[in-house]
Amino acid sequence: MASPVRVTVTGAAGQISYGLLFRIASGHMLGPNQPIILQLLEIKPAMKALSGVVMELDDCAFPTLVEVIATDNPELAFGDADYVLMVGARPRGPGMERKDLLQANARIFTKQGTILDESASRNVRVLVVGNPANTNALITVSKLSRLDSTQVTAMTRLDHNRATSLLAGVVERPTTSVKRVAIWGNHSTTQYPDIHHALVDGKPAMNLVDEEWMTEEFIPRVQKRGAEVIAARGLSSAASAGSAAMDHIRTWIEGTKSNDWTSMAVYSDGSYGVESEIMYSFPVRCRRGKYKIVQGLNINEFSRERMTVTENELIEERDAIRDLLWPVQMFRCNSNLQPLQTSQACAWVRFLSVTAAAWSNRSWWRVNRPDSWFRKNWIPWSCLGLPGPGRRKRGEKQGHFKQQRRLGCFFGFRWWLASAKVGKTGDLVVQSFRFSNSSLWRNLDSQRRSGE
Ligand code: NAX
Repeated sequence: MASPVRVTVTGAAGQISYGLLFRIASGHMLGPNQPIILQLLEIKPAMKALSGVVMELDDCAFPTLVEVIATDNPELAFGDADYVLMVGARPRGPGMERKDLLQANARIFTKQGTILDESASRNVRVLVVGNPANTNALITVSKLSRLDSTQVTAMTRLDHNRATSLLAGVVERPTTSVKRVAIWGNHSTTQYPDIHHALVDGKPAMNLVDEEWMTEEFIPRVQKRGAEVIAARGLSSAASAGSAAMDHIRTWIEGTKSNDWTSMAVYSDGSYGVESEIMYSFPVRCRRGKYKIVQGLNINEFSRERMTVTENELIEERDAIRDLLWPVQMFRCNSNLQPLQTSQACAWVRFLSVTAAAWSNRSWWRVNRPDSWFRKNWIPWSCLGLPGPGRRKRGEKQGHFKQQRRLGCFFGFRWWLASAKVGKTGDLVVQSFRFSNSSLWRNLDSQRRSGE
């Protein structure tokens, strides 16, 4: 049998977890041959309730469940975790404004994101379920330095499943006949469930349904399905949410079926003109534990309008908690380069290397004629670890000149060393960076404001 994997679930005494834990423990998420260690996190007041859940897990005698750790200590809960399902979140209390709710959750996810980054397994896969899921996931991503942004996703699979089921119902086909439904944007009522690319038994769904049904019934129903469940049950969706969380992780690992995709809220890379630095739900294809945003879909005006509405909501959410996002970070990693990532320390090495290279070349530049292109552009030379051409000025000491060149070479070489890492496949990849000017100054400003 395989060696056990560690699955962390936060908010483990809540109602979603109550359904979810038993199915994870019985092998529904990772298969019947995968032993599991459950690491359950709760807040102190809920620890008693959690002990009851643990008793019930024990009483099931699941063959795949090796151990259960129940704790209110995030370090213990996230320690060496291979999969993390962040379900726990602060619900909206009486008199609480939307901004207060965002801030309260941002504080929870700031702490948990930092600890997760420090203590989880290097290849951890994280799913944020707790609402506001997209923005909570963004906070988590902003705390990563060891892990990469592509390891964190937020759940829109429940909405995806709801849309699939609704479409299957109206065309009177089983859900397995429906493919390529997409959820764009936020897990909220502004989300855009899109069936323009959907297929039913391989045929375009748009040929089988009325456009009026799509705009008047399908879209609002998927958007407001959560409220419909609350109105009927008196409680929010729990079993379906737990089931969707497992679907999300399973698809991420096992991959999407051929000619199909799934929906996940992921760190936006600007695809389809969507703002970057938000967690936006896209149609994605998964393979071997990695996702890729589906590219090249034709977006008509109707879709674009709706995609923008939900994008604007996410930008607003982000702006409401901006002060808690990224600490001062000089360079942001190009997220296309997986599994490479930049640690903050690495970024600082780079920054200091360039500063030092600049300093060491300063006098070299001064003593040479400043009129040639190479001399005016000494930075690329020193960054490449090359001294750059140029002649010593008459009377300049050879030793001094050499020393400057040597220093330039050394720091330039250090720069490349810090930028290059050996990828998993053994190939040397040099990362490319974008200097995140706006967020650097924004964060410096916000830190100055808060007196840090
Ligand atoms: P419950 O209120 O039943 O459970 C939440 C649990 O989280 C509680 O036991 C609470 O003690 C715990 N908790 C609170 N703060 C915590 C912290 N800092 N660390 C660890 N645990 C903490 O809510 P439930 O119905 O289980 O829903 C959980 C979350 O999922 C909610 O935020 C809910 O809005 C969200 N949902 C997200 C969905 C999605 O598709 N993304 C759909 C379902 C659900 O509405």
